[in-house]
Amino acid sequence: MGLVDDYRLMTRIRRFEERLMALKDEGEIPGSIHLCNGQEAIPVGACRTLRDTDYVSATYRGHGWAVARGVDLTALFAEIMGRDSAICGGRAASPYLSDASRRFVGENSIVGAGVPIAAGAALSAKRAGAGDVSVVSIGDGAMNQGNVHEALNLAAVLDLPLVLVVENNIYSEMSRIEDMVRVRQLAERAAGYGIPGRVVDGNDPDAVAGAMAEAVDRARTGAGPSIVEAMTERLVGHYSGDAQHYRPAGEVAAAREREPLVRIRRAADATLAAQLDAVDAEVAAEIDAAVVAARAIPFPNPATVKEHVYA
Ligand SMILES: Cc1ncc(C[n+]2csc(CCOP(=O)(O)OP(=O)(O)O)c2C)c(N)n1
Repeated sequence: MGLVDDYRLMTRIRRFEERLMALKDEGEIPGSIHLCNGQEAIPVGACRTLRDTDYVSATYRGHGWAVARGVDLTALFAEIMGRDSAICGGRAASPYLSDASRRFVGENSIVGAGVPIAAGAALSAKRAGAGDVSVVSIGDGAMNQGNVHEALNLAAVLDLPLVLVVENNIYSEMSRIEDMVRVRQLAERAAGYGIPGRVVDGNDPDAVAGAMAEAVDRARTGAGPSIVEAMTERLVGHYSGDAQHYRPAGEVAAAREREPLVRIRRAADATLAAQLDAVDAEVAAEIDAAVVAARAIPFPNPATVKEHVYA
């Protein structure tokens, strides 16, 4: 993957989410959605190091992981619009979508809950013996959840092929990281589990891919789990209706100067800029076509409402 491919994938994620917001404003998406605007380099860099048979799990801010994992765009739009999509039939919507065909174990709206599930996927991968790994992304706030600690400790003692990606965007809902933890970096906690922990620039797909390649290789070769903490910034609210009144003046504007797409654009010479323009047009057409296709998918049949419910 080169720079243009990274740009294409990050742009696909950004435009996908921007269109989601537009569809929400038009009343086509029920409920709130959580965007990863600004954080796109993390799933893009991370998924570059994975093979198709690896497992990926994310949080409710996981659209970027689904797109980077190659989940079909039409299916994603349809799912989030509550239609009878090819992935979850409109039952998962934005915060719980998954795609077994891409081994995208899925998102999870319960903070930190994806980690024990991903550890389970890692245990199954270890037992299967094919060298597959399980990657799970969480936010900085989730590092204080008890089940994350339990799962990491278990993964460490069982040498599970698990890679925990902490997307440190400085905020947990409306609370700043300094108000929640007394360590400088969350990756320092890796020492408590006896596993490696690294901090990377989460706005640089190459930096993310470099750290991930090391962690994934360690997991594949049976050496056990790792933590990769990717430093980044959220360009939008915690959820679609968040006005971000709690953020200091100028913080978001400054973040917009160093976000991953702007960085690539800034460094581009005329030849590269023309290539990026072509990518922008290509992605815009792709998104338009996916929305048209998603709108043609019917809503689920109400008679099936009790299907897939276990009680
Ligand atoms: C177990 C649990 N506790 C609380 C919440 C409410 N909640 C939703 S998102 C969130 C903040 C999580 O922040 P962080 O882990 O940093 O992820 P980010 O939203 O920044 O990606 C909280 C507290 C929840 N969904 N689940």
